Amino acid sequence: MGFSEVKDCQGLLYRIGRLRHHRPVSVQGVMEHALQHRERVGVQDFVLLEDYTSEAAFIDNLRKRFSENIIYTYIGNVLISVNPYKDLPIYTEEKAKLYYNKAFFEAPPHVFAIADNAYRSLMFEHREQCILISGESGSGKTEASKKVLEYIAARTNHIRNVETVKDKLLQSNPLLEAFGNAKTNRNDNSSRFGKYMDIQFNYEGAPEGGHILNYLLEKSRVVSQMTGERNFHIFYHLLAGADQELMKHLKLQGRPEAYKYTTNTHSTFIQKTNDADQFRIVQEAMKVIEIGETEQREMFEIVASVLHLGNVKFVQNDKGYAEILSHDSNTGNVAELLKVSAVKLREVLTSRTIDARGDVVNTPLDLEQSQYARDALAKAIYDKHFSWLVSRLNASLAPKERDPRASVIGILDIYGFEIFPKNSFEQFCINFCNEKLQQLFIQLTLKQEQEEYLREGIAWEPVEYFNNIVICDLIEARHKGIISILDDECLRPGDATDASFLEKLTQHLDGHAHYKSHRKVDSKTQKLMGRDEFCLVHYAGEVTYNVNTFLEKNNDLLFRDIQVLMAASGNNIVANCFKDTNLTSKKRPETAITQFKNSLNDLIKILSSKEPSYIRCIKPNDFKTPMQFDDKLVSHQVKYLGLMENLRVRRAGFAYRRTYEAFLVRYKCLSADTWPNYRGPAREGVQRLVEALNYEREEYRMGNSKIFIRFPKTLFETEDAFQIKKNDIATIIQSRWRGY
Ligand code: AOV
Ligand code: MG
Repeated sequence: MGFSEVKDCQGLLYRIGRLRHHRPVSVQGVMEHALQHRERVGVQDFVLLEDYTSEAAFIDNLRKRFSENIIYTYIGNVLISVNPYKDLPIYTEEKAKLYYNKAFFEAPPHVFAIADNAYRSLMFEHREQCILISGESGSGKTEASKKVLEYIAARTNHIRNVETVKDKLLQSNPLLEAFGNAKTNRNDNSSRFGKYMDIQFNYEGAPEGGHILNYLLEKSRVVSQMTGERNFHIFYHLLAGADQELMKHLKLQGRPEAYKYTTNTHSTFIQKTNDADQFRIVQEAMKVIEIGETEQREMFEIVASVLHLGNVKFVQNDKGYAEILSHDSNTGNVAELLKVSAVKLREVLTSRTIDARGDVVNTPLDLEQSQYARDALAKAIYDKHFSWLVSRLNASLAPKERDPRASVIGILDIYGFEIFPKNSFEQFCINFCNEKLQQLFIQLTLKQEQEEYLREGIAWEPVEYFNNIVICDLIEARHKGIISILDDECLRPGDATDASFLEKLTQHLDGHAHYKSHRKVDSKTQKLMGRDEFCLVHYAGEVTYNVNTFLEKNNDLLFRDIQVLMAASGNNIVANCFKDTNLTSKKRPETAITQFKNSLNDLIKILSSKEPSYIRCIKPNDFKTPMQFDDKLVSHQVKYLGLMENLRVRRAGFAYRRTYEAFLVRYKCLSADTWPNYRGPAREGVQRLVEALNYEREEYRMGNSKIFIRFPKTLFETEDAFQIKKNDIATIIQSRWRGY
């Protein structure tokens, strides 16, 4: 349908009336059709909303489209996507072809258009690209990222290339999802890690490799989950899908109920998901990635050992220390699978050696410490194994010979902003990450606009917007930012606790516009905030964090004896994972949040060096169900994604711009001054054209290399006129052809 849905018919009539005065009836038809269509399915670009400042109109437009199964809408070149929670026939090869080499306005809004645009900018303008996908849990980020990858694979089919690279890129998804995704209350397939993937292209434009960076796996999930949620998929896949021989080798029974880590919440099934089938998909993916049988076996040994570890029980002996019962088979199983000494394993789970100025002393652990040690080991093995898997994928995805002219498109699929009834260290990290990305969004969109205006010699029109840098600073400032205060507490010898951390926060940050302590909240909020909580006013809304376990999670301690034992494992992957831990250094390793902060800052550097495209995903309801559009829920997301502000910025300046050459090539047939025989410079041709089309002075500006069009409407009318003209020409050619 493309265009007719967005045109203003008066303008169109005026514009094409000049060209088609001989056929007014059909123009009338076009007009009526456009009106009806717009009434039914809304506008395909929010910049065309009459009242672009009204959130109600914005949501109304989204709802109209959603109920017609149209899930995509633009704000300029930002794509808004609403999760349909059902399969739509919009991702077929045929549909994909609609987007090959097409500009945004030439086909209905689609994730494929974003992918094609990025691909063309990379190939023809040689600018490295990144596609940033954001939105809350369950809004469709991961699905969108997969569609981008699938589109690029299909789009490059005609180019001679190594098919296996594409297969590997595509198959990296099911593998990562099996190990890094889980059922949560918000999403049956929730990514519990952040992912940035570079697709590398050779000079011909064919994918030749890829590289993945992973961020902060939610490893606490290995040992406990919220009610109604599951552990990582792979545990259930393995238990349901492994054949007898493998089960026997792994000493597993076939039910998740047999293991503590997979039955914490008694939620072991996901509707419409067959874990056994998924296991076969995982095995297939491993083959494509060229993970050999030995490696596969070692990976499953690790997964199984975590399950056995979870079942290790401790009892208190008469001295008050922890002991493992002599007939316990779980430690034996773990030891056998990880090829470490069973005696040593029991030892490191119930005692630790402390090096006190050269004197090595062995101290027994109490029950709580032993349980902590066991869980810490399970989390560490799983987490390190996940990172190992990513590097293993990278080894497999690395191009055989790196083309020096190669370039990349990066895709970022990261956890969205989270506000839960209870928010902990994980939400703090995730929300910090979202603040950084929002900051990047502001910088890049405004910077990009400003730079282009400057380059093109067009006056910049300043736009008011909220800059969230104050919140980023509040969190990460070197001196007395929240992270530095947390790290200070973690590194402080003596009596630091979560409570003392909170005390310090309040001491230093009270009075900050974006920080609220339980002491200084208004009477209404006070009731909601406990004495162990603080609240941050994020750009996306207020979040109250509970400080319990902040220090423990940030310290992320694994007793040294356990590390030494694991480094000596006969399972190559485990040995590899633990060998890098610096066991001799006396220096403390970086805290979890500092590592995360550093990796985020590296990510921001990578993204800043590229040209960004944005996909903003919206979840229509909380029930994972089709055809339900919850206005309140959507309104909240529209607010926190900053979509209204995004729209305002977009409408403040010139919504569209095109190089003179591109504009002229497309529209020259609309004026006798430029068609069929115009041979002069493109800029002059465009000038003649816009005069012939009666563009008002306010509607456009002529830059150094591009025409800037203020209102999309102007462009749409021109495009409509073009479509009608094209039909006329086609009719003429056809009738001539028939005449021969
Ligand atoms: P997320 O990545 O944004 O959440 P997903 O991409 O996993 O969300 O989407 C959640 C579920 O919604 C998918 O498993 C599909 O069932 C459905 N879905 C999403 N997009 C589409 C689509 N375009 N067409 C059909 N169904 C779709 V999270 O990773 O939890 O932040 O952490
Ligand atoms: Mg996801």
